[in-house]
Amino acid sequence: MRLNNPFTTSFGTIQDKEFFITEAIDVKGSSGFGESVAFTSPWYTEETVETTRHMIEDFLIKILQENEINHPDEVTDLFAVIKRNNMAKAAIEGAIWDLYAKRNNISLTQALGGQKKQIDVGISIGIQASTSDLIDKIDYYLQEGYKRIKLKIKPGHDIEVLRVVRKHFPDTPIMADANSAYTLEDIDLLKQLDDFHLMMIEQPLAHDDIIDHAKLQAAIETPICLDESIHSLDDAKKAIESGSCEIINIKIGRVGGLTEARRIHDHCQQKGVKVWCGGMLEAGVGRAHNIALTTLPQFVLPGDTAGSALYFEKDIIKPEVIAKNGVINIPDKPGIGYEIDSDQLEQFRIDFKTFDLRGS
Ligand code: OSB
Ligand code: MG
Repeated sequence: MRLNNPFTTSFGTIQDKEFFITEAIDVKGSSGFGESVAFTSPWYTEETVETTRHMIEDFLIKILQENEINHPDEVTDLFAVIKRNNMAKAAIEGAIWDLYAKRNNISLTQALGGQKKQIDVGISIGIQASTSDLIDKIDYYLQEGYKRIKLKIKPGHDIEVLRVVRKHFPDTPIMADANSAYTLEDIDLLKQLDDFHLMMIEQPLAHDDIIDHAKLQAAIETPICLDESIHSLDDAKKAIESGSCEIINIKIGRVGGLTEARRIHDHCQQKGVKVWCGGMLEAGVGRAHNIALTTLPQFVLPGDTAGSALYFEKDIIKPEVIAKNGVINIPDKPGIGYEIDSDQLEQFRIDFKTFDLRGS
């Protein structure tokens, strides 16, 4: 699916989103949907569309064929024999959660234990051609009502950009995401960020680091939020214990599914660590999963799950996700709460495969 706005980060530009829609169908004909979030190249984490396909077809489906599942939480434990590959796991687990909720005639929000009737959302803006383009975009999104603005930064595109933005928007909740583009050698530069009173800086250092982030957090006032570094509850525990971050961005795909996402949420709640739900430029199905997860109580900061229209000309769900005044109303229909727009899905589909899970 072509993105309305090509999305540029410290590692490059994404113009088209390629992904899998997974559908879990039971013997009675109920069905649940999931969406894979890996990109075509491994710039964010190591997974790609193609590694996701390999893992699903050659390993994860076999595990489902060999085991009976009574609750979606069991999927995470069954999949644990396969190391990492969390986005592949989450693409299947999400469909099973949706199916579970629909079979029980409850919303995914209810199935997860979420209470909110609406959620606050922000917007993540990719790197723009010029700072004046960026100012115009921020202006537009603030007028649309988004509750916080996230900017992408990278070496050579940081302090000066933020200085101009802060001058234009002195009181707006603003944060910066580096997508792991800096090292501890940049510590003096990163200290200068404190002047801009950012809500947080997201993943300034290496994608696989926890130790250096603790050193950086001790040296700067700006709260650090970890994204790429957190793949599991265990990672979250270690990061919190080490003082590597004050905030965690939870992404369902990065942590292997809704069950692990909720476990991380529960731990953060216990420790008083704030969390928010990150985005992966999802189409409607993935977006719906993010919305349901965000209804859990410790999601106290606005996430990246903006309205469908900001990403795609036409989404694959009905109705599309609508954010009004920075707020998304939580659907109360069974499961993810949005219908699949089959015609729309058909238009974008390049292939599909079916797997029989009934005992082998
Ligand atoms: O680092 O949060 C990120 C998009 C793609 C990959 C990684 C990230 C992002 C975003 C945008 O920041 C999230 C979204 O709007 O879905
Ligand atoms: Mg990020």
